[in-house]
Amino acid sequence: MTNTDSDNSREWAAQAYALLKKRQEDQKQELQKQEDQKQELQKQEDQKQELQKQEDQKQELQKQEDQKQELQKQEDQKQESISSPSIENLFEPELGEFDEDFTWSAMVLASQGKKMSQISIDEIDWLTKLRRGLEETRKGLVSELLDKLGDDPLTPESLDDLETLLIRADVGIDSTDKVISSLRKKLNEEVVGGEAGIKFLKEELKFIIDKPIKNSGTDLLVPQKGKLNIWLLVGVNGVGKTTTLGKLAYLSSRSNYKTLIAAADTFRAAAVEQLKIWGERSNVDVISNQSKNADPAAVVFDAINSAKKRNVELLLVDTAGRLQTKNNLMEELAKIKKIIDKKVPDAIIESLLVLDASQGQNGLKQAKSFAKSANLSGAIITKLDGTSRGGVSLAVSEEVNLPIRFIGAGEGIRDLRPFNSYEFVEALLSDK
Ligand SMILES: Nc1nc2c(ncn2[C@@H]2O[C@H](COP(=O)(O)OP(=O)(O)O)[C@@H](O)[C@H]2O)c(=O)[nH]1
Ligand SMILES: [Mg+2]
Repeated sequence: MTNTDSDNSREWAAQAYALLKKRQEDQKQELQKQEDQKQELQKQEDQKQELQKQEDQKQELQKQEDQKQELQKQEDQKQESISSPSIENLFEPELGEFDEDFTWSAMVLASQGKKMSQISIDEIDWLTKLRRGLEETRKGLVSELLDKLGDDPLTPESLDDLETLLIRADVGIDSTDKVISSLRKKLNEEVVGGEAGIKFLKEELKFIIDKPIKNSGTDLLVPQKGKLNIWLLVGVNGVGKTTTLGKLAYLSSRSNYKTLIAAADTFRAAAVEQLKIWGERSNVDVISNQSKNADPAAVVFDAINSAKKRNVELLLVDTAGRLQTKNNLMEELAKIKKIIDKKVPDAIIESLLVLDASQGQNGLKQAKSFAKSANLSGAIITKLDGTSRGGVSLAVSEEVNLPIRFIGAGEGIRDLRPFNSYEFVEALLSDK
């Protein structure tokens, strides 16, 4: 082999090597590319699976949410079946028997400075209801206490009994402590007979209930004439918001305030219907939005527009009260307030917490949690008829510092009255 040949073959070999090398390189790159593509595909596959997983989780959550809503619906339906307002009491009350109830009611009115000619059947009727309503609470308190005391003067032991009775009537630990220590102090100074003891007890309880009312600067909550007053009724499901709103609408229109109702409980399908019945009874229009899951704040928006057009003086706003989504509930209330502040900054707003007296300490818990986040200005105690736990009104005054503005004692349209601490305490502790 000549040099040239060998040179040529070297060159050829080099070229072949280079070629092979390149081919190999290309193949390697091709493989790499395929590998990359495979990985890319794998990645996409993974992402797809991840998305699928998320989708599945979302669907699972949705399913849970649906189940929750279904349960809520069943709960609502259960409540609705007991929520249809009764027709009793639509008519003017008739004067009942001249009995103990009448005598007591008249005495309570007279002791507040009312003249005979000023006393109405309405008032007697209400006081009779209140006294009868608080009978269960009173039985546990006064009757037992009087049984234990007899006519004897109070002793430290009878104070222990009283303490137990007050706690049992859901008066609350703070209020009970206050009352008992005042009584104890008095006992150290003088002999206190049974009757004087009850009188002192009444004064102490009245003082506790009156304190937040005095602090608020308003003894009696009434809408200001010639202005737009907006009263929001808040509270958990079933406490009596809608019923109370119906009674308030009646009271308001009977007192010649231009009144309007906003049906802002858009969660319960039948809530609007329930309100319309109340509206018809008191001749008050109801602003609502029938579409499913309408925004409560939007209903309030519409209602304010209407209220402005019609020179409404009292706009009553019914709100939702589902507990399961408490944060949403508070957000909803905040949103409603924001709309009001924005649209009618000079409106006089009252946020009234509705509490079911029969729920006792549980009601107190609700009051505390609502008071924290809902900026309340007062409380309305309902269902004082037939509960033994009317004492919770005192706990609300003492522990949540909320003025009680109205009390409800029955399902009828007239079974709501402005709160009067004297009448309440007399009904709670009447010994006649
Ligand atoms: N006995 C009695 N029942 C009441 C009173 N207020 C409301 N209710 C009843 O409590 C139930 C729930 O009332 P509702 O107004 O629908 O409560 P909401 O869910 O807070 O709006 C209904 O059956 C009412 O008739 C009351 O003062 N006394
Ligand atoms: Mg309601």
